[in-house]
Amino acid sequence: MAVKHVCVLGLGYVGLPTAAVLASRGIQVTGVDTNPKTVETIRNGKPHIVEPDLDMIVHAAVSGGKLTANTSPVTADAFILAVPTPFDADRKPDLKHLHAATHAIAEFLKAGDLVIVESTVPVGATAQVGAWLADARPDLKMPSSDAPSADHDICISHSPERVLPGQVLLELVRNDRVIGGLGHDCAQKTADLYSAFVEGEMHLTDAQTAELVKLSENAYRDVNIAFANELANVAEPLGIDVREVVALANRHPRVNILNPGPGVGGHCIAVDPWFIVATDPDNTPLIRTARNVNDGRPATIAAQIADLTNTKNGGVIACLGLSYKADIDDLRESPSIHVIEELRKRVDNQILIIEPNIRALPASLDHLENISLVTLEECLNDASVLVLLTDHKVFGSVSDDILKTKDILDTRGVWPRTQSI
Ligand code: SAJ
Repeated sequence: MAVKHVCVLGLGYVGLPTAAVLASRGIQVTGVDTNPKTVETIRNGKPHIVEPDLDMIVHAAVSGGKLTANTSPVTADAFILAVPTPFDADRKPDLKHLHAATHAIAEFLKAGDLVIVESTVPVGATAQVGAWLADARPDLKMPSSDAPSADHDICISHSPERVLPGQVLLELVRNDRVIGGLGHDCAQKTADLYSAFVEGEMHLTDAQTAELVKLSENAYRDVNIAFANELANVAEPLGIDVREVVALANRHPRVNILNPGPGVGGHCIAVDPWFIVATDPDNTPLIRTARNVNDGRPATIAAQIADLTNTKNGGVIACLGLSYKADIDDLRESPSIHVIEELRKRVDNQILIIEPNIRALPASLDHLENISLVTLEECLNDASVLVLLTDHKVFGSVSDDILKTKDILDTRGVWPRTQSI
């Protein structure tokens, strides 16, 4: 039976675009978020996050009546769980939001329904969702990875999101999908639903494999970036331009090193590798070390800023860019924030922050002394040290004439004619 109504739980960076794209294909979608402000904003036809073209598609879906928003789930044919899966203080996966979302949909399930976990999860979490549902609804048979061909009333699968913030709407449609089912027909049922908008290939497998595939993708990128950052740690004290090293090494046909920077942020690459480490700490020294190398970069950058002549002379320091990467407003795990925290421990100069995508400083910085959020123009007037932390397009427009009057530390290679890491 074709899915006519989908309930998407978690209207964040993945859930909201997914809900809006499904709605744009004529499917009735109820988006669910526990935050009433988020629900209110979406009901008014607006996204609550910055992502190219999302405003247009959300507005169209809401005004066309295909997307509605709610603080609790409703009866539907398919439920997509796109809630956060953070780690706890010990860097172990914290599944409380996934548990709450699973619990919330349990009473609405009926035979024939499909439950899809889109959140990135540790290996075994999709089976755990099945176990939670079996507890909550003993009247319905859940699928099991131990006996995939056994009868079941509900289908459960893992279809991890793979979209890149900044180009979510494009990638939602174009990327291949890896879909892992718990029961024999669950992956196919999921692929049938996603064929409403996915143009990439859909690769069907079991749920545990899909879970490890998703974690591997982000851990692979983290290890590669850590390699680049380790090279930067070696090159910088030697006065060698690490970006030139990477660019020239990449001219070899079998070498592809990613870019060094101030560290790795976001809710994915800085978090997901820990899910693999938590699963098997003894067999993951490489993944753990890569995380530690990347987490060590903000302190190294802060020490370099503290060492600049104008910093030592008490000059005003401008830090350009707070989000974890270019042209989005996402501050989660942002290395820029850690650089500034580390810098504040080392120097008491005035620090100006420029982040065009936010209106107020996050709490972790707001309580620090002598720090304020200003515009680009204000900072260019007042600061004698410019530190580029996030490569927002607008920062590329700062003229060479201005740059040459300042001490510069460019952690992203945006201002190539200046001293940069
Ligand atoms: N970064 C570098 N050097 C690079 C590339 C990135 O320092 O060469 C930094 C970025 O500045 C940023 C961090 O790494 O701080 C992560 O950014 P990203 O663009 O690599 O990735 P995310 O976290 O925005 O999105 C990733 C993507 N995963 C992969 O590319 C394997 C995306 O496809 C996933 O859907 C997303 O994680 C997720 O949700 O898991």
